[in-house]
Amino acid sequence: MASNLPAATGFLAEVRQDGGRAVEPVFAALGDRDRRRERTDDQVLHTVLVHSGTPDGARARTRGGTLVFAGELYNRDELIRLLPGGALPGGDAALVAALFAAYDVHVFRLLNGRFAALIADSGRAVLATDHAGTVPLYVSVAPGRVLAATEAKALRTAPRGRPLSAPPVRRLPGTHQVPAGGVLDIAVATGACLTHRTWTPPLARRIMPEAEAVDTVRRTLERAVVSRTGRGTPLVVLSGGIDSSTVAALAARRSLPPIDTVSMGTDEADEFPQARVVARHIGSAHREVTIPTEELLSRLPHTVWAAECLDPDVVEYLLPLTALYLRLPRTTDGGRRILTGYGADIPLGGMHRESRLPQLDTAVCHDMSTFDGLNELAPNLSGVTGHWSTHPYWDRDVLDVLVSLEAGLKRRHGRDKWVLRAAMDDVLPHEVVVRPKLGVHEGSGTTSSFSRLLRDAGVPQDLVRRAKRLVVQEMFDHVVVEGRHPDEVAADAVVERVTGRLVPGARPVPQ
Ligand code: IOT
Ligand code: MG
Repeated sequence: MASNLPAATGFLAEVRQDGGRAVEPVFAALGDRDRRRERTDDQVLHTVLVHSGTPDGARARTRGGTLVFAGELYNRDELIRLLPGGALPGGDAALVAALFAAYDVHVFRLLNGRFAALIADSGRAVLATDHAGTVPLYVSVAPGRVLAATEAKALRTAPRGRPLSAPPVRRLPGTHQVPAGGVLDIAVATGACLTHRTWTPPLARRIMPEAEAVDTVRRTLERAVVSRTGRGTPLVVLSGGIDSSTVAALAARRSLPPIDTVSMGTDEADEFPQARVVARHIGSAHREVTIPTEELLSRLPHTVWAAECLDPDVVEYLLPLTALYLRLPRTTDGGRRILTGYGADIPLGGMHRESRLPQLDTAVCHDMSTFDGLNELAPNLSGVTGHWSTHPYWDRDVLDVLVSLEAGLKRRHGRDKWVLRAAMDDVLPHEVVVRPKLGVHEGSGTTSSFSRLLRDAGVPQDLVRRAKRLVVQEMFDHVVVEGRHPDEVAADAVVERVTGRLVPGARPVPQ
C-alpha cells in the first residue's frame, strides 16, 4: 500500500542561478522517480524525488518558493494547532511549509519526525534534518548553486563545492553531511551559510520515583509506536529481546488484525525460540528467515551502499538487518512500513555490560555525542527493497526521556535497561522482560563470521579490527565514491586486497 508510506523517501534537489546541466543521481533507495524543474524568483529548482506513488505530497509551495520533504512527522496534531484557525493542510510537506511562513527556520525546532527537507525560497536554500539526522542529508555549495541529496552517492558527479562548517564526506571533496538536528540557511548567490541547531541530547539527568519513571517511559513509547504504525498492518523486525519485543507488543495492542513479525537467523546462530515466545504471546503472524552465512557476508557491500557508513562496528549491526530486508522483496502492493527496536541501547546504555553508574552514564554521554554521521537509523537499509523503516526509541520525545533519566533508573535491581523492562512488565512474558541483551551482531553470528572471513584470508587476530575498518572503507569507495552497484563488488575480493595491503605475503589459511 503505497499510501501507507511517506510521500517521498529520498530526494536530490538542485538550486541554481547559473543555468547549467542537472546532475543525474544514483540512489540506493528503491522507488519511482519524479523529476521536476521549476523557476522561483531568479533561480531554478530541479528536483528528483524517490517515491512510491504520491510524490505531490512531498512538495509544497512556500510564500517565495518550494519545499521538498522526504520522510514523515509524528507530531502532526500538535503542529496543526499552531496554524491560524487550526487549518489542516494536506500532507506533511504542506504542514511544514505553512509553519515556515510563521516561524521561518525555527519551524524545525517544532518538529518530531524522521525527515530531510529543503526549502528554496527567495534566494535562500534552507536544508534541515530531524533532531537525530535519521534521514541523512548531504550538500555541496558553490556561489550560485546548492545541491542537496539524501544520499552522498547522488552528489558524486557534482562540481566541487566550497568548504562548509559541516562534516566532509570521505573522498567526495566539497560534499558535506548536514548535522543531526541541523539547519543550514544558505544564501544561494554567495554560498554564505548560517548554521542552526534545533536539538541536542539532554545533558542533565532527571530524578524520578520509580513508578513515575516507569509510567513516563511507557506512555511516551506508546505514543511513539502508535504514531508510526500507519494505516496498514505494520511489520516489526523482532529479535525477541526487550527492545523489539516492546515495540511489537505495543504495536499489536493498537492493531485489531494481527501484526506481522519477522526474525532472521543464519546457519550458524539464531534467536528463533526467543522470538517465537513473543510472537505467540502477542498473536502476531510470524516468519523466520534463515540466511546462509555466505549470503550474509556477501551483503557487506549492500550495507555500506545503503547506510553510507564507515564505522565497522555499526556495519556489523546493520549487516544482518540489510540481509533480512533484501530477503523481503516489495510486493505489487508496494513497500511495507517496518518498525524496529533499533537504538534503544544507546540512551539506556544497554551495550555496556557494566553495573557501575558512572561508567554507564559515561557510555551514554559518549554514544549520544558520537552517533551523528553513523547513519545507523537511515531508511535506506530497508529502502533498498522499497520498504520504509522507523524506530520508536529515537522518537524525539522518547529520546529526551530516556537519555535524561538518571543512570540509577537505567541500571537497577541488578538489571540493565531496568526502567524499560519494568515499563513492560504487564505486557510481555516474564522471561522476555528479564532476558539479557544479545546484540544482533552476536545473535546472528555476524561478528564472528566476519572475523573468520578475515582470518581465513590470512589476517592475524590482532589485525582483524583494523582489517574490518579497511574493508568497509574500500567498499565505501566503490559503492559511494565510484557509484558502483554493490552486486558488482565482491566482498571476498575486497578482503583479499585489504589482506594483501595489511599483511604482505599473507597466504590464505587452507579450509
Ligand atoms: P540489537 O539491539 O540487537 O538490534 C537492533 C534491532 O534490530 C532490534 O531491536 C530488532 O528490531 C532488530 N533485530 C535484531 N535482531 C534481529 C533478528 N534476529 N531478527 C529480526 N530483527 C532483529 C546494535 C544491537 O545490539 O542491535 N544496536 C544497538 C546499539 C547501536 C550502537 N550505536 C552507537 N553507539 N552509535 C541499538 O541500540 O540498537
Ligand atoms: Mg536492541
